[in-house]
Parts: sequence; structure tokens; C-alpha cells
Amino acid sequence: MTDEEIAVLVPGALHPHAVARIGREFRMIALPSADAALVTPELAGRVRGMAVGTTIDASFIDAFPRLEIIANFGVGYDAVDAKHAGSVGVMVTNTPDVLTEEVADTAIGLLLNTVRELPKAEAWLRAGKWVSQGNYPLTRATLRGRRVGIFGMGRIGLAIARRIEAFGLPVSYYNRRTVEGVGYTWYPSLLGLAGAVDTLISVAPGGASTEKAVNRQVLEALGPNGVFVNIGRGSTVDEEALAQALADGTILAAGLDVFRNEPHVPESLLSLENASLLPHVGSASVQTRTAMADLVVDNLAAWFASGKPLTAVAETAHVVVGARSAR
Ligand code: 8YV
Repeated sequence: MTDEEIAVLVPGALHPHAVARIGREFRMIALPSADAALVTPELAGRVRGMAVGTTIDASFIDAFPRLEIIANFGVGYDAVDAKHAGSVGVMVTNTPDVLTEEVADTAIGLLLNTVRELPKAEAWLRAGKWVSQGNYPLTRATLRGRRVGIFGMGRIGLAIARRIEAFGLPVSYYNRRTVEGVGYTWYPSLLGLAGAVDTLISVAPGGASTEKAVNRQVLEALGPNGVFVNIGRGSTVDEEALAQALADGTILAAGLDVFRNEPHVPESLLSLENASLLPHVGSASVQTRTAMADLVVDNLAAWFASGKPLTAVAETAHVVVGARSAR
């Protein structure tokens, strides 16, 4: 179906399964990074597609006059300037659905790790302290009796909510709009939600509208028994305010899978006993990452075969074949 003469650029690192398939199904061109300064006129004139797992800014998009589609590895595409892409007739796709349940599983694991201190209890056993000092101390927190708020009730938020329901806990949420057909209580503001619950799980996407949304005020509203879990994007949190809130007892504990400047985690968070930290592993199983890689390449294949990608992002849903050249 696909044409091996179609040049698809892979700037920076990408999942090996996606790289292998692109190599078989297209004319793959690798570039060390997504830097417009690396783009030669010859390259600029050839590239029609991109498969990316890195930051793609407007200048990099503009460097390729024949570019038609950017297939992003990941459901979150805040690193790709999709608004700009849409405005110049370039399609952007992401990888929803195939990672939903995996990320929701991880969110629950992280919540339990945070509340019941399971990683610390295991470290206690491995360090021989069970023998030398006795039982691991009782955890200050429990999941029992908690009221859970979800910030970002999209597909992953809903999958987490279903799991929380099965744990017997009430769920409410904050989204810009109410989600149809969902019986959970909606709050029109994040602050309102934080004030109504004691456990806040953020699944919110990155970008200007959520930048540092979880701030000192929100954490104060969550309160001294508060638990904050972030499985969405680090940019949605004021990390210094969070570290301060954990240190001074404004909230009880936090579980974080994502950070503002990954892979760098602020010392102020690393040094905290009441923060459970994971290295962005939400979707990181062999099975799910392979499915994401397949969806990246399936989007490219569908676009070049029919002009209809499988999972276009909202900002480029209007883009049709020929939109770029017509400009
Ligand atoms: C991945 C994610 O870690 O899909 C996302 O938005 O954050 C994760 O599934 C990400 O794609 C980077 O590999």
C-alpha cells in the first residue's frame, strides 16, 4: 500500500519497532535531532512525512516545504507545535487508545505506592531491616475512605475512574467541560475540585492552558491529608510549590511519574520521604510501546494510502491531502 519512495524523516530517537517498519515501508531518513540548522536543501525538498518522539517546533516544520504529516509517538503531543502545523496544512497524529489501560494501571500502582509506601516497605525488607528492626512501620495513610478527584477526564482519566470505582471510592473530576454520559461529579474549576477531595490524580495534558495549574493554592485546598498523583505532564505542576507543600505538611504525600524537565528531577523532590517517584513509565511495557509504535507507522501508511489518518489530533483534524502544496 505504501510507497517506499516516500521520504519519512526520523529526527532523534524513536522506538526501534517504528524505525524498523518505517525502514521497510518508506524511504527512511534519520537525523540526529529536530534542529532546523541540520536541514540541507536536498533534505528539505524530499521529506513528506515525519515520525517523532521529540520536540518539533514551528521552525522545524517550516524547514520542510513538502511535509504533509507528523506522526507523534505518544498520546500527549505537547512537544509538537500542532497549532502551527494545522495552520500550514500539516497533519499531526498521536497514539491514543492503545496505551489507555496501561497508563491507568500505572496510575493505580503509583497511587498505592504513594499511600501505602510499598516501594519503601520492599526496600526495608531488602535492606535486612525486617530481621534487624522488625516490621515496617504502619503507613500514615490509607486508600480507605478517600475521595478521589481526577484532573483531565479524557480516555485515560475515565479508565482510572473505573478502577477507582472498583476500589469503592467516590470519583469527581475537573475538565473544561462536563463529559457526557459520565455520572461522576463535575467541578467547574480545579480549585473547586481540590477543595472537595483529598486525593487528586492529574491526567491533564501539557501546554499553555494547563501550565502550572497545580499550584500552591490548589495544594492548600487539597489539605493536610491530601495525596497528589501525576501521570499526565510535569508542566502542569508548579514543582517548587509542590516540594514546599510536601515538606511543610500542606499535603501528605505525592506520587509522580512525570516531571517538568525529564529526565532531571529536582533535588527538592528527590530528597523528600513522602514523594514516590517513577521515571515516566506510564505506558512503558514492551507490549504497549510496540502497539504505540505500530500506530505511529499505521498513521503514516493510512495518510499516504488514503489521505485519512487513523488518529488525527484536534488541531489538525481539518487538514486534507494537498493542503500544504495549495498554500
Ligand atoms: C510516553 C506518554 O512516555 O503517550 C504519552 O503521552 O507520556 C508516554 O506514553 C511518551 O510517549 C514518551 O515516550
